[in-house]
Amino acid sequence: MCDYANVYHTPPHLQLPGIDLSQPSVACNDFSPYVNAVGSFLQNSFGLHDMIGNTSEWVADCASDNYAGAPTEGSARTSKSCSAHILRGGSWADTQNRVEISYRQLVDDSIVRSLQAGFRLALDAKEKTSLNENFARNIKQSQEKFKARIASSQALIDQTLAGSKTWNTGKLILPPMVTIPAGEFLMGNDASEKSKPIHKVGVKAFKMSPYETTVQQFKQFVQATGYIISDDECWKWVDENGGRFKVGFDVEPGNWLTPAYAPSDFHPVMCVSWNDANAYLKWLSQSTGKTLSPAHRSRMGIRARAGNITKYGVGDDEKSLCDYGNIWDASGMRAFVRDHKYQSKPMACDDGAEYTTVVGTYKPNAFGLYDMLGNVSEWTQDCDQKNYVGAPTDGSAWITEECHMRSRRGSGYGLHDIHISLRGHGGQSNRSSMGEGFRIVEEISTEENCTKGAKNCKDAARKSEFDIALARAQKAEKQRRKKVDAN
Ligand SMILES: [Ca+2]
Ligand SMILES: [Ca+2]
Repeated sequence: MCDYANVYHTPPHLQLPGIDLSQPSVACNDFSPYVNAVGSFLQNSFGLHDMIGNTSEWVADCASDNYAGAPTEGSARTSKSCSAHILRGGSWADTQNRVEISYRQLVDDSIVRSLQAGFRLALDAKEKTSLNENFARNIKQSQEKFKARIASSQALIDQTLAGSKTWNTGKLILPPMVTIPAGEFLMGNDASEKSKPIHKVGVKAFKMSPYETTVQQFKQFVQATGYIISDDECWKWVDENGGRFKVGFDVEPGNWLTPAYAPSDFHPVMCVSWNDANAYLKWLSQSTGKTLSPAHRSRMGIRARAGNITKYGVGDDEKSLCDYGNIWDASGMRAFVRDHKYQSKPMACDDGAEYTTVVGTYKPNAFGLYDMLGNVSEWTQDCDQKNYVGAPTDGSAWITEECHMRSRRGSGYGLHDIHISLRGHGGQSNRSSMGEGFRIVEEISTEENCTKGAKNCKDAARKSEFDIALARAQKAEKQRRKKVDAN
């Protein structure tokens, strides 16, 4: 489908008004988040481009419930009392059910304009004409640019994943790891449909980074492999009701290294898609011989709760949240009012951080894991699901055939909904600076498997170059917050 049509694939445009997200998007990536230069995709056997996707197209025919009484000689179906017409072909924003070849959308004539609707000329064969030369040339240039962009982004991803280059392993940044012993825990809650039902999950021992993945770690990957973020675009907050779709955020030029999204080497890396995170972890696994991945949803759950069944995993008291994480607090609110003219009630405390902050600067949970709530929410391996009915109970990732979105866990610095069981989601290729990052999980062998209290659960001391530099950055950030407090 994505070779022939610009349709609604796993989208960066997650929350456009009017898109029915209960309908699945198309399971391929056409590399076009919005409308595209006409003719950028393959033609059909008549030489016609974009017959499906890009814009859906007005036709001359009057809307009718079915084909009973339709003309059979190829003329348009018209009627004097016609008050609605037909759109054919589906658009860049149409979900799977609307891009089938026979789908017709009946639209009342009083609805005059739509950002999904366009049209195409049809000429009687005896009225010969030729396209304006400039117009044809412009179209061709746009098509070539677009094809080059797809080819280069795909080639870079392939090159990286082929593992053609690896870093000098002596200098590889591997964050410290915390061993989480095997155990059982309850997952989900009754507060929302998406988190039901509460179910028991058994998880074997694994290791997890106590920190979110930092800018410096991702930088090393990019330097070693030449991995380039293909589209160089990233979602960001804008003024309330601002942006092209009046939803308070928009996609703009920028990437994981843009200073506003990556203020220091030790801030969590953002503007990385699920695909980018996995490319990085594949490279790091190849370079270290370890099995590394983003967390599974259930592993995020167990380490997030750390045996604590309260609302936030660190207690039920809203005020104490600012001790444990960089959340939507008074500092965040002040920054949003200043930068985005945006007002919304924050949590009743002040964590001292406006946007993201250096990883590991708040209290850890009982497992010694930092930023479980807040700073950035974190990609998991699992596909997004409507609820927990049928979820695996053995701690494995929940991967289904129709995997249009990946799940994220934990809230970010600017997300208003905070709950330990909260799950967000995003398209696999979606990049955002609105609070999305990831954390590394390492598989451990059966022989190494540890249970609570056993000696082999003990972790190595933290004294690598990375650990020392991070400790320095954390200290500086804590002092900065103290100074702000004193003033
Ligand atoms: Ca904050
Ligand atoms: Ca986090």
